[in-house]
Amino acid sequence: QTIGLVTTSLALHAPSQVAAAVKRYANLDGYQVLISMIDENVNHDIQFAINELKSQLVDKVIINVPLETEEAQHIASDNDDIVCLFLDVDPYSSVFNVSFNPADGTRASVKHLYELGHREIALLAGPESSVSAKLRLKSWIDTLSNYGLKPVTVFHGNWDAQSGYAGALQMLRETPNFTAVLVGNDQMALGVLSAFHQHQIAIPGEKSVVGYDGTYESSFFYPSLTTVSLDLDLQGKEAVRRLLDSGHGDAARSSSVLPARLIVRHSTG
Ligand code: IPT
Repeated sequence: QTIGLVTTSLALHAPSQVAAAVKRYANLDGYQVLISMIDENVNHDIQFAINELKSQLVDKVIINVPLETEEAQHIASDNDDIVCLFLDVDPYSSVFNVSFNPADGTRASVKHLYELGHREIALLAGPESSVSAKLRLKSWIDTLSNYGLKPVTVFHGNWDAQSGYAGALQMLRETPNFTAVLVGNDQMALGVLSAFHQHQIAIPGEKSVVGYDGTYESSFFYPSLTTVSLDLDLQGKEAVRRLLDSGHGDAARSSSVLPARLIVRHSTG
């Protein structure tokens, strides 16, 4: 018996940790996993990947690709002969999904910085093409405004360390007065730490950094990263369980929103 996983780039830490969990829990249930990684997040490629899985008689597929609600709905209805479960969609949409609360961790991270006395906070979000990146950004901005604050500046990276590094350098040139930066994921935060080190900026003495994902590696960054932790292993586990429990009627498909929580380490002060 086989289930499918259509995933965005496994060069990224979060999707690769999710894929590892999907494989582990599927294997424990006696299932194999066929993984199809797509390069660009275009519907055409996703459908191509699904067709390939169908040709191998796979009828249950986990899709870990950032998708707008409408795109996900289309994919689900175009493929109603199989079960599609989505991992990177708006958690409160009607599509069958296992995803993370986009607001609880972001709120906790803004509160954490505020209580440490930070008022000049910069934002380095993920790509504009990612629903999750947009939801995190919106929640940061809403929470800041609840404290009467506006971000010093808003940048977008593409999730990798290089883009975080470049974003941080540009912030240092254009709006160097910020005292903390909220970053859309740990890999970009790694690039930010590197840029600050290169400029001999003390972390957290001069600037604090908060990541997002809580990937395994983030506790080994220097300094160890304060981050919003997603239980990616649990997401993989829940996705496999809900997919295998799903029947062909909507009734048997229940989505789930997992919590995100702040882990305070040494990059904030
Ligand atoms: C999201 C990660 O937070 C981010 O770091 C990046 O890896 C992205 O995935 C890739 O699409 S997690 C997702 C389930 C919202």
